[in-house]
Amino acid sequence: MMKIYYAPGTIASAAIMALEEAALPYEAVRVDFKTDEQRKEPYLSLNPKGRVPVLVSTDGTLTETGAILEYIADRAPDAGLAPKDLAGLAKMRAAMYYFASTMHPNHAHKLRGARWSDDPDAWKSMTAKVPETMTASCAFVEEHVLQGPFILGDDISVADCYLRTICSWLEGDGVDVSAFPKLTAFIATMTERSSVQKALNMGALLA
Ligand SMILES: N[C@@H](CCC(=O)N[C@@H](CS)C(=O)NCC(=O)O)C(=O)O
Repeated sequence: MMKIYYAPGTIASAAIMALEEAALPYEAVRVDFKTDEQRKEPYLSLNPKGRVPVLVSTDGTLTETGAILEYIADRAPDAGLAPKDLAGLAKMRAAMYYFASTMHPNHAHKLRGARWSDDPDAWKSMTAKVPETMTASCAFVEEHVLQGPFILGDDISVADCYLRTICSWLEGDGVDVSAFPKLTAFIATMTERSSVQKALNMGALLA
């Protein structure tokens, strides 16, 4: 059975939602961030980057949310979690690359400033910028990514699991989500799904 390593409130909940959407059997293994378990052995041998998620399967150990999500979609082709056509697939990937390279790092500037600077004043200034950068990211997603009701229009894909997790951070990041009607509707639509309910109930996704 596949194992997904996660910590509550993190991007790992996207992988849990995708596994649920795919109806694949898995075991969820909780990593304790309070004791910095992710930065110590034996976890570091599993993922030298010291991050979650990690997916362990018969194909080996996989990191990076976007790669894990596509792997899950490919393991359950009948679940239809990734488009079959090249243009749709490219769009799904473009959304996920944006989340990984821009929107998630924008959010990480709130609490993880030590990744980029040793200066506590710089951490404060990075934290202060988060409402602005996350709001700008939401505006981009609203106008250019989310076709509605899902990212690719009528069909759900694993990129929606990615976005749903990021949406759980928005209030805490100081974003006025009500300013984005498509995003607000997307959150409601996704939250009704059993995959999201499962992630909420097990405490992987924070409400
Ligand atoms: N690019 C990675 C980023 C993963 C990542 O940064 N995860 C965070 C949680 S959202 C983490 O594990 N942080 C632990 C730490 O910084 O010590 C991915 O998308 O999987």
